[in-house]
Amino acid sequence: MRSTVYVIPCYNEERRLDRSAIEALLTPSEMRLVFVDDGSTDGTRGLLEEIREKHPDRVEVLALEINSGKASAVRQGLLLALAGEVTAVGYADADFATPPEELIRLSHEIARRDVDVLLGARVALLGHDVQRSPMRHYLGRFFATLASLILDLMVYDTQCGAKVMKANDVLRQILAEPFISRWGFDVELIGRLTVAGATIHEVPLRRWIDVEGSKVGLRGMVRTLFDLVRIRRALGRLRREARGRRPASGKSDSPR
Ligand SMILES: Nc1nc2c(ncn2[C@@H]2O[C@H](COP(=O)(O)OP(=O)(O)O)[C@@H](O)[C@H]2O)c(=O)[nH]1
Ligand SMILES: [Mg+2]
Repeated sequence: MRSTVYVIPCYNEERRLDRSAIEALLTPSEMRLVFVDDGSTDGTRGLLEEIREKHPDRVEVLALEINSGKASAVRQGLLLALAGEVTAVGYADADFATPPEELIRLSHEIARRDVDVLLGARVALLGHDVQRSPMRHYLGRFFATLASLILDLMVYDTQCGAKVMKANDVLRQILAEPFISRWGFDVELIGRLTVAGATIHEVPLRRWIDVEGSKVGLRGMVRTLFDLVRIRRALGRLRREARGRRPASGKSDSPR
């Protein structure tokens, strides 16, 4: 049976976690959740355990004792998800800025399309409901442009919290190594996927609403820019290794 596991990293999310959004996300029978409690110091852990008790067959909680950052929390959650029987895995932020119905749509789309990866893209099209402050929008455009140059792939939105990938051994391999970046890990993940030859599509989200309480401040954003430099170096190494392993280039659908 088809199943999608979404990993939801949670760091002190007691107040933002919305029970009704979680129930909505679990409505289709193929949906499963792995919550990663990233060393929270509030009541997040207790709340997650309650949710797990309510859905013991469909919800897992990975409790990390020490806070290690979103990159590590997502990677460990994805590896746990990939250890079970699953057709697709993804991740999304605990604030449900990408609402449950859009996460469900991404899960259906990855099953329907002949691609390895779908990235949610926050594009404010007429008729869509994408609400983002102008400041965050323009910072995001600047970041996405830099990231595209580093990736050698014109990605519109690397930082959207919602992504879904077909579950396979290539993905398991890609996730075996910890990410070198704490906040720029989405870029690092996309980079690893492209080097491995994965086909990636972006899906414009019909609804995305910036939720208050983001813990990524200006300092985090500046650090992410420094992360990009390190990611560029790491990807250069990966590309050289990949070229050494196979004579032809990968089958990514992006222009090179
Ligand atoms: N800030 C922060 N978020 C974490 C950490 N570990 C996991 N997360 C989760 O990563 C997601 C980040 O989302 P959010 O704070 O809304 O940031 P945004 O991307 O600026 O909207 C949330 O689900 C957090 O709970 C951590 O160490 N720090
Ligand atoms: Mg948010």
